Amino acid sequence: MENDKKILFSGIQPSGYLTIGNYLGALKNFVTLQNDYDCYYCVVDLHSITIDQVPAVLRQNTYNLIALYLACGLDYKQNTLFIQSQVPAHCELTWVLSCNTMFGEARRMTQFKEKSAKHPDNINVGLFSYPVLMAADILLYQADLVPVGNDQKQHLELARDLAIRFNNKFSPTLTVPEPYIASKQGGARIMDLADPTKKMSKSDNGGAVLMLDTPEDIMRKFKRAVTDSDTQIKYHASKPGISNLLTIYSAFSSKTISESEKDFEDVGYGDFKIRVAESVIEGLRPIQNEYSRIIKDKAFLEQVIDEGRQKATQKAFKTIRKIYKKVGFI
Ligand code: ATP
Ligand code: LTN
Repeated sequence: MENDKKILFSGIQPSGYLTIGNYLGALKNFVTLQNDYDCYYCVVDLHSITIDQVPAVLRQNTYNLIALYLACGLDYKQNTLFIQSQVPAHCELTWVLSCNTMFGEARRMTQFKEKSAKHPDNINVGLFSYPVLMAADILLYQADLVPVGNDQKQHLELARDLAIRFNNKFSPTLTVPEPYIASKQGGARIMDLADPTKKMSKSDNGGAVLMLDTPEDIMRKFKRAVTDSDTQIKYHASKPGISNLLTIYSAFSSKTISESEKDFEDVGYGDFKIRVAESVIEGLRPIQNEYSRIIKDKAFLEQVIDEGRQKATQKAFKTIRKIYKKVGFI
């Protein structure tokens, strides 16, 4: 029965074209988990404006992301696929949680430090309270499980702390969520191909491979990937480039790291990179085909978005009503 299922919430920002890091760290798990949970998959457009966006591009990215959710195999009838800004309760809960978040704990968030360093001309208050909005997303739906990449672990800890704090201060109201982090070989943290000490990121895509890149582009990017002066294809902390390529290969070919290492025992770096690229091209092909079909069907996308908005609003409204009452709002 639908109602017996535990609840899952996750979101991705419409801040650009998705990378294979987003796919392996997040989206791929969304698909795997959809049958076992009552899932809310959100396009978190409110989060994306913490960095400047061009309005027309943001709009298009939002449609693209809904289409990509569908193309990856997320079922919009079974799950709730929706757009964050269409459900006002996200902002409402953010305010209540903000008043229960200490300045010091928000200041400790490493993503805030990293993004402020990257955009020194736009260190806005939204960027600072980003994790509080994320906690609101999760807690509004009483989510039990939150699949995210490793980079979001600290934000999830905050969401848990805020739920526990609210429950202690008022009375048990909010579910304390558990993180679901992709395993190492599943792609918990995919690194940039041009600089494997840096996370592959869609808003800074120097060495990022995009889910919608053409096979030629994918091949070219992998051929140029940074490796090292050694010749051994082994997973090791001292070999970030090779380790990252092995992670990508193992995730796309559903093999363990050690099985992947065996595949390349007597292979040179050049051929290795080509084989990794081929596994990615093959893995993305069905998604790309579906995507190009769905993105053309605007009426269908609007219908999916509208159904999602209605389902999400219903659930979120229940929680926000409870919370307002407990806080003392009439
Ligand atoms: P931005 O560059 O705009 O900050 P992003 O590429 O980091 O975006 P998000 O929308 O913030 O992507 O994240 C969506 C999901 O993808 C999150 O669960 C995040 O943990 C995951 N993710 C993002 N980048 C990676 C990566 N390089 N490896 C694994 N998971 C990732
Ligand atoms: N901050 C997340 C995106 C995000 C999210 C969420 C993920 C916003 N709200 C709620 C899981 C649950 C990121 O991936 N950068």
